Amino acid sequence: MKNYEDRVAVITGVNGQDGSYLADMLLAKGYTVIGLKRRTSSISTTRIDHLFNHPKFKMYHFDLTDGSAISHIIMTHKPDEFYNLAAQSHVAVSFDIPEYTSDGIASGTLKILEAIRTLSPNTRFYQASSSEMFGDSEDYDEKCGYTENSIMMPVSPYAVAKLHAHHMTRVYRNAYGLHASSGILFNHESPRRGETFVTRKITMAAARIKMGLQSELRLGNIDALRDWGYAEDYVEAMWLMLQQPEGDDYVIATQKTHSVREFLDAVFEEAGLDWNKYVVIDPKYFRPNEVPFLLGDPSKAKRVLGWKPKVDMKLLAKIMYKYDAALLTKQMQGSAPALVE
Ligand code: NAP
Ligand code: F7E
Repeated sequence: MKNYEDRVAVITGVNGQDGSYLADMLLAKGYTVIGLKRRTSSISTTRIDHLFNHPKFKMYHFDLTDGSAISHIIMTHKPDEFYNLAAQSHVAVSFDIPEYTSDGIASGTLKILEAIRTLSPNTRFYQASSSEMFGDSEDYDEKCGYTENSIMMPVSPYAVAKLHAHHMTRVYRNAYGLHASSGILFNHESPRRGETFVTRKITMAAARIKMGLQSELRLGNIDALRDWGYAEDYVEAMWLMLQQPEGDDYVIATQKTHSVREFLDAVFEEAGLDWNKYVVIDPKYFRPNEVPFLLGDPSKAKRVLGWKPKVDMKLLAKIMYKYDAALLTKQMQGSAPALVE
């Protein structure tokens, strides 16, 4: 294997939560990072603004639905590692735009695998699979949770598309010998989390309520249970998968599950507030189908990759709330920092 300084990695979705942390990590190791970002009419690059002057960071436009752009990137750079993190990643939104979600995640992943197979078969591939693929499957141990071999019963267009990409990654690994891995990542959050996901929605609202800028927080199903970890821990697991002799599938999770209510408790306790005074349950935020419970068993990742989570839900809530409270204070003083926590 090459020295890190000689390696080239491509990251699709570099402008997202995970893509930005992964780019930070790989650049710190000495990699050249090719970040792929879709074009948007308004510029919103706060997660990666700090990378633009880095001598080993290059950014190109692409779209998951554009096979020729994907092939061009792979043919030109013949990367050592390719991390496919781009996706329309919001589960509720996937019910509104199912075709777009599926075109990008399912067909887009196939386009990448096919380009790697034909143009750069030594490229190691990482697919961002998701715990959403388990859906409402009852094939889990109550204490340990879902494993890589649990039956998957997806309940949203997002999860069905992810399952397609997950199986396609396995097929290309087995049929063509590609070094292709899927990380079945359970929910992971951070101060860089998108503002419409429930954790960040809650930490931002608590900070705003504390400062008297917001009076209510409208939420959907607060009884849903999730296995929440910290995004920076999880991108390390992605990299570790591509350092193994063979590609494989790995569950990445904390093996602890908490309800949205418990996350509310943790955040509002940090803020010194009682969430019951502010939360309004709004049917608008309920989904046509819901994943009621998620708990992951990361034993294989611990055993094979030597990976383990470092941040539990309470610490995560504290990190995110403190970041949002500080960000808001700076914004009110007219000096908002770049979002690079
Ligand atoms: P994220 O913050 O939503 O980032 C996704 C990125 O994909 C964004 O930068 C987005 O662009 C880009 N994108 C969306 N549609 C695209 C398209 N058609 N072509 C090109 N780029 C496109 O998601 P994340 O939380 O970092 O998650 C990273 C990956 O892991 C995703 O595939 C997600 O589905 C998966 N995943 C996430 C979790 C989690 O809990 N975070 C768990 C399991 C799996 P913009 O920046 O322009 O929006
Ligand atoms: O919802 C409930 C909601 O949108 C978590 C993505 O990264 O992780 C994420 O998907 C739970 C659900 O994440 C609101 O119904 C209540 O039960 O933060 P979320 P998600 O759907 O679990 C998986 C692993 C991924 O792969 C996805 O890409 O919270 N909930 N009230 C709410 N959710 C939102 N968004 N907004 C609410 O107001």
